[in-house]
Amino acid sequence: HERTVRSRIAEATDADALRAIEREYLEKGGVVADLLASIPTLPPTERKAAGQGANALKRAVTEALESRRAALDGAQLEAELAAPDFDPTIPARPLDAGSLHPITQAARRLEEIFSSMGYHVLDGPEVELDHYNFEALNIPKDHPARDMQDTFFVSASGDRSDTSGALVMRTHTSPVQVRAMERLEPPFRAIAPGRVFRQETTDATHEHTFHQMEGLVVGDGISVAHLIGTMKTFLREVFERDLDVRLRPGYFPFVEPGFELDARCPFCESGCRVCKQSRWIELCPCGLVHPNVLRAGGIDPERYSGFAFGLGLSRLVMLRYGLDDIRHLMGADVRFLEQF
Ligand code: FA5
Repeated sequence: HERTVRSRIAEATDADALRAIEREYLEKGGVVADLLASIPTLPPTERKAAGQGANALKRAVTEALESRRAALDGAQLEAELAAPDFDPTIPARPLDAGSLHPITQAARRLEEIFSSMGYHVLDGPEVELDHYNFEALNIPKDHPARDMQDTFFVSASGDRSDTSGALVMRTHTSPVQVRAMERLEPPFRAIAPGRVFRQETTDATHEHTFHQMEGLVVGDGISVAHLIGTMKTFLREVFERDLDVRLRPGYFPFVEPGFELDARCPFCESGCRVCKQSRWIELCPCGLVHPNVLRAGGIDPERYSGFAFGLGLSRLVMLRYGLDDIRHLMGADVRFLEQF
């Protein structure tokens, strides 16, 4: 057997012929299997030798097939390389490589910057309790400030007529402030980037699903000076230059005093639809944490104070990369995404 099969393998000129031999000898119902199956019919003294013979044949065929296959592949490659029309200078087809979403890239950069300043990086639920999204942030039921953010309500029972309103899609990252206060002992610093949701009519600067990054610092004698210093530092880090910003009074029930930090619109040269000629883009509301919020988080406002900010992360990414429409960000268009 062995000599015949070896010479057949040596004479085979293509992969199909080798495959046929492999089937004939090594697979179910093949020569080796038959030999093994016949062993019990032999006189006991011959069985051992027959078994060893069958296994030796199996090994020999396997090895011969393998080396003939390698030889044929090698010869084929040689032939292709030697062909007169082979051009080794043609560039290879480029590989498709994925990339991180610009929001992810920005969030990671911010996490780096703030971690280096001693901040914890926190996460919070996107489906949030009314308590954390509103109540504990000094926005009681029927407070007019609830209308500042159009809310998607979630019914726990799945019944659309369930209007208890205990669960909402979080409208901002501020609920993480209260969750952080419950978990961490002052003094502490934390940021919390994430997705937020609002029932909004979309336009170039408004999405229904967008990203914010909350910041919270609680400690001894934290003041507006700390707040402004921190804002300037991180904006300089992100934009690698001093950004034109302005601070004006702003109202949020969970801060006192509250401010709006705006960035100069970079799209304003002619007929800008991003800031609608207002020349400024609202980027990062902020302020000193309201005593009621500290209390809701279990912190004594007589003992500690803090500042908080709610960075419009999606807007920051627009400014950073010069995007003139926020809707590209959640649009999942590969032609847009592959530019990052
Ligand atoms: C808030 O959400 C407050 N929680 C921010 C805050 C935190 C204030 C801590 C004080 C202390 P506001 O609704 O303005 O505030 O949203 C914050 C930022 O998110 C805005 O400045 C803007 O940059 C961005 N933003 C708001 N609505 C949208 C939207 N529909 N699409 C994209 N970005 C938005």
